[in-house]
Amino acid sequence: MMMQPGTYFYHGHYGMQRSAGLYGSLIVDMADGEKEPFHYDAEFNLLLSDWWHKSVHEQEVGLSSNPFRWIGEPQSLLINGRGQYNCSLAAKFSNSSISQCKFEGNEKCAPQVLKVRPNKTYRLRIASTTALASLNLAIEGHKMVVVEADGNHVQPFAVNDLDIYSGESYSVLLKTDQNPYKNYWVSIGVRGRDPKTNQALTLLSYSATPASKLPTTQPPVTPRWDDYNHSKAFTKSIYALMGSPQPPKTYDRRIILLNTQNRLNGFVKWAINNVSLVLPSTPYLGSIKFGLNNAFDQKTPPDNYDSSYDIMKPAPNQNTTQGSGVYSIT
Ligand SMILES: [Cu+2]
Repeated sequence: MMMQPGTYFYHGHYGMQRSAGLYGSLIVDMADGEKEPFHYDAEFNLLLSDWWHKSVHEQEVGLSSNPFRWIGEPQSLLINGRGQYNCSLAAKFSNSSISQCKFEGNEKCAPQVLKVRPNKTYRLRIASTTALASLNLAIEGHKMVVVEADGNHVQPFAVNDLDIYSGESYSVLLKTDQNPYKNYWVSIGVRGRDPKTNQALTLLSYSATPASKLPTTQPPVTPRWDDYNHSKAFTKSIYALMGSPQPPKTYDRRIILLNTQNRLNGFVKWAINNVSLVLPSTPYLGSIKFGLNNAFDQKTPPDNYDSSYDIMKPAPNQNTTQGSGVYSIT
């Protein structure tokens, strides 16, 4: 497997493992003697996620029941596994009657504060392992320069806020060039669906200022959840760094994947090219490594979806087939 330097994360993929919190950062450093194409003095690593108070068992039972029961929106957004529930560091700026979080900044459960020195450049590595939420991150009073996306160097571009979907990772550079006698909000909010979950908040705290000194200003407001022009503008700003290797111009095989929500015997199932996955009892990687040919379907799933299927007019509740085959591209 090719593993280029950059910001990644790992997560369990069996059942609800990821939702249950089985994930962590995976950072690949540059090889000795090699340098990143940008400079920074220090770095922070933010792994973002979402969190429900009901157990993953309860979620799983609901998802696989007929009728299908959905657990609803997450109770909190997490930054490096820490969140706030029923309280907010910025309670006084919220319209609801939410209470003030009393964190001083150094408690074990308090959000991780980004402690910075003035006039330095910091690299923030940001990845999202959410089960549901698409996120947007902003830092009060500071622009961010995006330099890495999913382990690839990009042409640097400046943003006020950053959209991040589940599975993505970015690095941004941040200059600590603001008034060092203040602290600044770092806010993370939900995008792409009407948010029912409070923003996750932490602080960018300059060394001369204690973390307990909360900003007197409102945290950055997350762009409206349905402001898709904002999402498109961000996506369209991302270009590979000049000089990056070109992708191949031709292909030997083309696989087109259509992901749909279907039914199977009245149960709600998701399918790719009309095949809903049934996990084999023997894990795939072990089966493949040891050449077991009866552990999962040996027939490859379809390389395309039915040409009569109109993605602009999806068939309502179309039934799916099921299977455990894999796309083998060796
Ligand atoms: Cu995954």
